[in-house]
Amino acid sequence: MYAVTRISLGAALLVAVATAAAAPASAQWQRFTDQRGDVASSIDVHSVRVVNGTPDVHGVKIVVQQKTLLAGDQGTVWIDTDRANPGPEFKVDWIANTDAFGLLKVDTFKDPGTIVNCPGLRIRSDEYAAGDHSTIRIPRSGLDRPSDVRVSVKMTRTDAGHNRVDWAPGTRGFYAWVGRG
Ligand SMILES: [Ca+2]
Ligand SMILES: [Ca+2]
Repeated sequence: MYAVTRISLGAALLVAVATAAAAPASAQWQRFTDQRGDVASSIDVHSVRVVNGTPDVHGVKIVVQQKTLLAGDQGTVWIDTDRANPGPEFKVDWIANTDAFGLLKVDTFKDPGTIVNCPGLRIRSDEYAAGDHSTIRIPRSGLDRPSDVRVSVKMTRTDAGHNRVDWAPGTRGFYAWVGRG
């Protein structure tokens, strides 16, 4: 296990989430889809939105939309920031309505990682908020000021003793690169 500094989701919930409804699709703003129904569980991921720096969103914002967000759902987003170094460079782990494990530097998908001090990190994952999505906002400084980024998402939940998992877009797979705005 890895030693991490837990941050309060309660504090994160106080941060307003910027709306991106009017933002045009562009290189620095991409909404990717994941198959619906590929896992028979509330954690079924439907889409992943990645914003890589816009006038309204300074930093990197990731929104994971799922079928039904429930307290206890576990999420992980891996972030690839360096094309020259195979695999992800960072990840963010959280549990809806419970805890977040902050931003971690990793070498691989299986690397438990080491904590990165990132005071501006905000994670919002609340069963009682509208929308069934989790929102992660990461200051660019926490990610070593990347240019393009791409992400891989894994949601997990234990239903009646069965471990349900949905990777988006697939197991240890990444969506396309999103250019910096
Ligand atoms: Ca899915
Ligand atoms: Ca990489």
